[in-house]
Amino acid sequence: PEAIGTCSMEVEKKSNNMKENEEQSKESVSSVINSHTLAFPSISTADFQFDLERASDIIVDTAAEFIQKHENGRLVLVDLSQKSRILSLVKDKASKKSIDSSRFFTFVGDITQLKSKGGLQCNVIANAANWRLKAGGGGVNAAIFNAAGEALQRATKECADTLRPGSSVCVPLPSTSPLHQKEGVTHVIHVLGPNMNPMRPDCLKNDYTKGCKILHDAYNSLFENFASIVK
Ligand code: AR6
Repeated sequence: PEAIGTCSMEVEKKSNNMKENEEQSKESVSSVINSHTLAFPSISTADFQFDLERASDIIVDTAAEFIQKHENGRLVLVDLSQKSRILSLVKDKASKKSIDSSRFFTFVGDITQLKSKGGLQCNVIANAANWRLKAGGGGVNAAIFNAAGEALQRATKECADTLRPGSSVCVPLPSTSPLHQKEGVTHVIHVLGPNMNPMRPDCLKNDYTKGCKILHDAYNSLFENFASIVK
C-alpha cells in the first residue's frame, strides 16, 4: 500500500518541468521495486525435525548475504505463534548482527493470510515443500496448496515434477488463484530442505555436516529465485 500510495501521488502531481518529472518517475519506480517482499517459513524445522539453533544461524547468515548483495527486496520469516522459538532465535541473532530490520524481520501470522489478517503485503511466499511437490501432507505445504487451490497445482506441474534437497523452484501464481486475488501473491517458491525425520524420505540420520550444507543451499536458492523476481 505504501508503494502504491507513493506511485499515485507521483502521478497526480502535475509539473511542466521535464527534469522534475523524470526524477519523480525514477523515485516511484524504485519505491515499487522496494515493495517486493518475500515471506518464508522456517524450512525443515517442524516436520523435518532440523535443529533450531543451527537453522537460525543459517537463516540469519543467508539473509544477511542477500541484503548485502541485493539493493532491493525485503525478507520476512513467518511462523504461526507468538511463542515460536525459531522466530525468537532469529530475531535475537539478527539484532546482534545489526542486520537492517527494514529489510529482514520476523512476523507472526499464517503465511496464507498475511495481507488480509496481518496487513502485510507479500507478493512472494515460500513453501516448505516435499520432493514430489505434492499438495496436502501437513504443515505449511498443506496450508499453501489449500489456500491457492487447483491453480497452484497446475502451475507447479508446468515448472517441475520433483525437487532435490537444497533446491527450489519459482512458480508464477495464476491470477485465478484465490491466494493471488485475496492476498496479492504473484509467486510461490517451493523449497526442499534437509530431512532429519526417519519417517520421511531421504533422512540424513542426524548428519548435520550434510544437513547444514543442504539448508544453506536451500535458503541461497530461495533468495536467488526471489532476487530474480525483484529484478
Ligand atoms: N503459516 C506460517 N507458518 C507455518 C504455517 C502457516 N500456515 N504452517 C506451518 N508453519 P513444516 P518442514 C511453520 O512442518 O519441517 C510437509 O508435510 C511451522 O511452524 O511445514 O520443512 C511437507 O509436505 C514451521 O516453523 O515444514 C514436507 O513433507 C515451518 O512452517 C514436510 O512437511 C515449517 O514447518 C516439510 O517439513
